[in-house]
Amino acid sequence: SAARWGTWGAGARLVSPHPAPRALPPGSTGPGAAPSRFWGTYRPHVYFGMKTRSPRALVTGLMWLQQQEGGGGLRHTCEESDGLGRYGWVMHDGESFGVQEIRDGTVELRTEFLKRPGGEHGGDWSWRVTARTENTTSPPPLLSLFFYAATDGQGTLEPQVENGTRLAVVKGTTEELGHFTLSFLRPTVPDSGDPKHASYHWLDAPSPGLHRLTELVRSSLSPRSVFSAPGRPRRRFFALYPSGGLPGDPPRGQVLLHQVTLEPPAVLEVTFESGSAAPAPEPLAGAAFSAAMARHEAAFRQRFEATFGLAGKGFTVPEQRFAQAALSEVLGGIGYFHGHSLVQAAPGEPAVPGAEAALFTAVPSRSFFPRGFLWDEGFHQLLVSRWDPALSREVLAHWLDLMNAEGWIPREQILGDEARAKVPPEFVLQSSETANPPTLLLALERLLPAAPRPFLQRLFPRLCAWYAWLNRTQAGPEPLSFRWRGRDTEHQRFLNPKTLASGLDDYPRASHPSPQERHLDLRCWMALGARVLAAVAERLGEPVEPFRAAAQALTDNELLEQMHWAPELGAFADYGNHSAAVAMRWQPPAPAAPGQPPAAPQLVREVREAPRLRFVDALGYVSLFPVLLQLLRADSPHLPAVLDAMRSERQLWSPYGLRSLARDSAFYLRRNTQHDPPYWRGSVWLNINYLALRALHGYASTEGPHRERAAQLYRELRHNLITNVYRQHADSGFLWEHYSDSNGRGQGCRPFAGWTALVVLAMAEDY
Ligand code: 6A9
Repeated sequence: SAARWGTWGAGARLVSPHPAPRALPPGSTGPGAAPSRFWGTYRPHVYFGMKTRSPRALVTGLMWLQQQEGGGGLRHTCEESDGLGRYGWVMHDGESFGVQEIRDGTVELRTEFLKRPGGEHGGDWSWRVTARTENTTSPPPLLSLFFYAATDGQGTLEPQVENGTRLAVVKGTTEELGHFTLSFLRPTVPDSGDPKHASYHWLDAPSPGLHRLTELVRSSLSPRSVFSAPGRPRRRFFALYPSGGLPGDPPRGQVLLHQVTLEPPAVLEVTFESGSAAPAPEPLAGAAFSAAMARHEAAFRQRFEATFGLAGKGFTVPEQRFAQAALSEVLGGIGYFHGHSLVQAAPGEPAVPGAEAALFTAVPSRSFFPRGFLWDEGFHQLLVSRWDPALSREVLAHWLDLMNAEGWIPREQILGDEARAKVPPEFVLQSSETANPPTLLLALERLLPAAPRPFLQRLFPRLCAWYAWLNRTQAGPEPLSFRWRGRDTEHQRFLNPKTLASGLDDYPRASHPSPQERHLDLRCWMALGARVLAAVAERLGEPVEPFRAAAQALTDNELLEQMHWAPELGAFADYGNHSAAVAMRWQPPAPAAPGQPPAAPQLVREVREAPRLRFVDALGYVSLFPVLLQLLRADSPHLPAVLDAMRSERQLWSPYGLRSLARDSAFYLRRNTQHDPPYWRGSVWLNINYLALRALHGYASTEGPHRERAAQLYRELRHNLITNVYRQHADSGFLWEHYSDSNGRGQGCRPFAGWTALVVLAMAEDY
């Protein structure tokens, strides 16, 4: 295998970066060239933390613990199992400040950060954490807050401790930050600013790696301390004691922790001062912090209205706040990741580390999927690009720089230990035959009119390579047909073998994956790809013809009809080796060998009608693609059928948005295996619904026989989507991954700002 993965051949191409010049010029994202984006809340998987955009960054963060018998739950990384009532950024501008609200049982935390530019290393920042509690008991339960700073492979931290217990200051240095001073100010009473009684502990320990910080703290807590405030009963609580570190690996760095234990309410502030910034007249704390925060908030609201105009459209103040929070969760969910993916040429091939890479990206979900996903990102950037086009351009460039020598970009980006710690091992490997929809091009199409020429020039060779890779590796059986590679191969294990590459996972496709398959959604994505590449080439004065010809051929409605219109279904469809009669059935185990325990029964697929080449009878999101990407002409004879399917309550129409699969489909809400609940088989997903709105809006503003109908559908669909996502957020405190088509409730994981935040653009009618 050494020869196989050596310097030559396919193995090397799999793991070596694409040879085109980088989309991000060297140094362009560092503290010198981009100081305002050096520090950020780039650790979306923790409730509150910051780091710099560097490979081995200094990280800072917060943990908290409601003291109770037995310890209570230590909070640090965002976990659904923590059962928080809500948490999320209510304001965040993606760069200079943010305000988050957290509700954990009876405790409410408000976490705010603010940056102050200056010097050569990304400037200063300050935090303010305000803790309150519903006074259910007297005295209120004790709350411990743990503020930490940790290095990861480089840098030094020196504690300055008061009275042997209070970590007041950390003096440190790292490669990119130079010298800095981190100060933990004494807690105060909210509003009055009076001193607040607190108990202090601290810890200086070798770091076992950032992914094991929670474990380190947990193992260092012991119920040996006693809280004794004047006039209060004495209470035992858990506090930090040196634990000798965690057994195992050699240390990766150092961690310093400051534990403050008190009875809420309280305000706690932290200041980070960069050694290279000119000394400020006063620290960014107390009244100075409040005043700066008020200015940022006012500017944010103004910019939000200037960008999305929701007040102007008559949305109420709570509705505007909801939309601000949705945008803020996407911006506050932007992370900076560094490391390598684990890749393989194809399933069954050996796993090898991909090239070291950095990724600056938003994430679908801070709790469940706090990492980059290729097609999700295109949807995120549709929103972000409206707020901050320069930020979006940087994200796009990072993604394109992940490309390997073949032109492949892995679908899911699990870079570094912190990211990997969140992923079950069976999901880690990325296979280089697997594509994902090129939605980054949707975002690029929007950015195009105002995009600086040098940016496009740097992107262009990579865009061409990506498009060529898709064309080459996902080609279908006939010219101008396409087929997602990497479908599940063990047919008998699934009701319908999944197609993760498409992004629509368990959406039903041909029952028997085969090289004869033609996938409608992919063909439409390729048409979009050709169109965007043609537009970029034209802007740059590069040869346009090949892209334009491809775009024309892939948009040609007669060709589309020949390949994907199923007259017997009255719909556009996939084509392949398909049986319309399959079901899961328990198979009794084979008789056990003498002396062996009996095997368990197995759920296997029964094929009740032999598969044959035909159109696939699954009406749903895939059937809509020629309309979703606006390839179908406004005067197409097939447009009414597609609009009918959308509006039919037996099929795709629900009071909460368009469902992913028709209610009268055989696969509607069916499990794929015993352990695999329905996913894209009925529920309402915001990304596709956004494309539907955008398309209906387009058909409604184009001359054609169905213009009025499209306009009517547009209005109703928009109303349904906004009303439901808003209501669910008000009821549950979260945006969700998808929504039930029968009662509108949020489903899947939460919080899922990701593409669900496209509701903001729907409110703004910004397509
Ligand atoms: C599972 C479990 C802690 C599935 O939003 C990201 C993707 C979408 O791109 C895709 O279209 N989601 C959608 O069908 C989530 C995928 C999560 C896979 C990894 C690991 C983690 O448990």
